[in-house]
Amino acid sequence: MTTLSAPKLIPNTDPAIESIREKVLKGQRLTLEDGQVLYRTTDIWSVLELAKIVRDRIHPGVAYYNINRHLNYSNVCALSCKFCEFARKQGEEGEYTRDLDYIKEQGRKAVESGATEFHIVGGLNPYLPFEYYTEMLCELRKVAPNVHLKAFTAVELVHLARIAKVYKRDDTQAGVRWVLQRLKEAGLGSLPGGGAEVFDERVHKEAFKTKIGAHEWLDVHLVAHELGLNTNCTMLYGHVDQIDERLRHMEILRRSQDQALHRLGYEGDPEGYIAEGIQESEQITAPVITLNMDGSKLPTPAMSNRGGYYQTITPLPFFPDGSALEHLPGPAGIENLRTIAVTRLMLDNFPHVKAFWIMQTLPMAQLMLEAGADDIDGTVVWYDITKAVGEGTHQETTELDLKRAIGEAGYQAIERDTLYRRVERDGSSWKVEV
Ligand code: V47
Repeated sequence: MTTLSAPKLIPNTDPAIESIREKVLKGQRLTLEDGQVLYRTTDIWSVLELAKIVRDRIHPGVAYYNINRHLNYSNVCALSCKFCEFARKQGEEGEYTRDLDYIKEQGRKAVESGATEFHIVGGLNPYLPFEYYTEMLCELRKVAPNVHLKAFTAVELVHLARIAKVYKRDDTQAGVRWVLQRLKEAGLGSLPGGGAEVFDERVHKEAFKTKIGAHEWLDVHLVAHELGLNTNCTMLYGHVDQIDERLRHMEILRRSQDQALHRLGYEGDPEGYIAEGIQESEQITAPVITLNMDGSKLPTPAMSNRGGYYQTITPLPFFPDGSALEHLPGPAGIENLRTIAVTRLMLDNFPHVKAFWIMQTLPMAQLMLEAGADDIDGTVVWYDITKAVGEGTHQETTELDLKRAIGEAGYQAIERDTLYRRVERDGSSWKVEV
């Protein structure tokens, strides 16, 4: 009779993690070298565990979702980014531009379904006038007055400055300020985080050469923050980017958040770690502000009435299908899990890390709640940018599924509005806690 010998246990702990653990426990800012260790270590469980410590410290026992609708108003785009499967040229099969009747209809459906948010983005359509955008927001305001309008990425806003003829190459901020003021008057509530991709000149040249670069993207968000608008940000990873480029992207974003929080009166540590040699972050003069140790130091919902900072970072895994980079594999499960965790650990001054279930899948987004994420986005309904669920663009989940996923992960599911205020709901009618 053969007996099975017990499997030999190979300890998988990496001593290099220990100094990072100490920093995390003390709430200190991690360096880019720490980020490299977190990305390269085989001790993945320690990485996830550390991210969970930070996530639980900031959001003990809870995770967020919302009832929202994504609205892609046009896929006609002047750009040809290699990673994009969404964009079409005018006249090409599958191109569309939604008219105001369609948009109003979407507004009515949002009210019927009790949505609290519209997430509105599209291509850089050279055929639409500036008024299309202000009218879109005004009409939505009329039919859906309580639904928050989170609309237009930094890339679209620079395009809008161009079509409104207020864009100045040497002063992006001036033109964008003009545009954002008009859009705010029309009902704009906040900015989504798209279009950031990876802030790196090599990646920019290789994958999205004609799109705005880091400098302009950051200018747009800075102006939005100055105007009191909250914004989000993203990192589209797993295509031609490398680990060090992702980490530099995170450093630039956390410096940009240092700047936003400093403007809002947060005190920081002038001696805190600032990575050297990163052009965009060198231009930011603000002390290091971490939110790691004291939950009360977070920008609270009450502060959202006085907004002007990044609420959420959403790492977006690259989907190769249908893009000009289709030959690349795209990132898989462990890579996605690790990226969420590293993002939580590096971006110590971001209140929220989102595992966008549409791109991560709901089961993975659920696991990510244990690895640094505290938000899984919402009911979505239609999503045209990538098609992960089934064949089409109808990608909807129910509130029940979102709540079940969060509850099963051991967290209390909190319905939030766009500004992370708790929503009190009775069917399709709702109000936010103030
Ligand atoms: O800007 C485009 C990315 C973004 C692909 O702010 C792709 O709360 C993967 O920004 N594979 C749009 N990604 C989505 C976005 C977003 C999503 C959810 C929440 C929020 C938020 C923002 O999608 C684009 C681009 O970076 N993208 N093509 C692709 N093939």
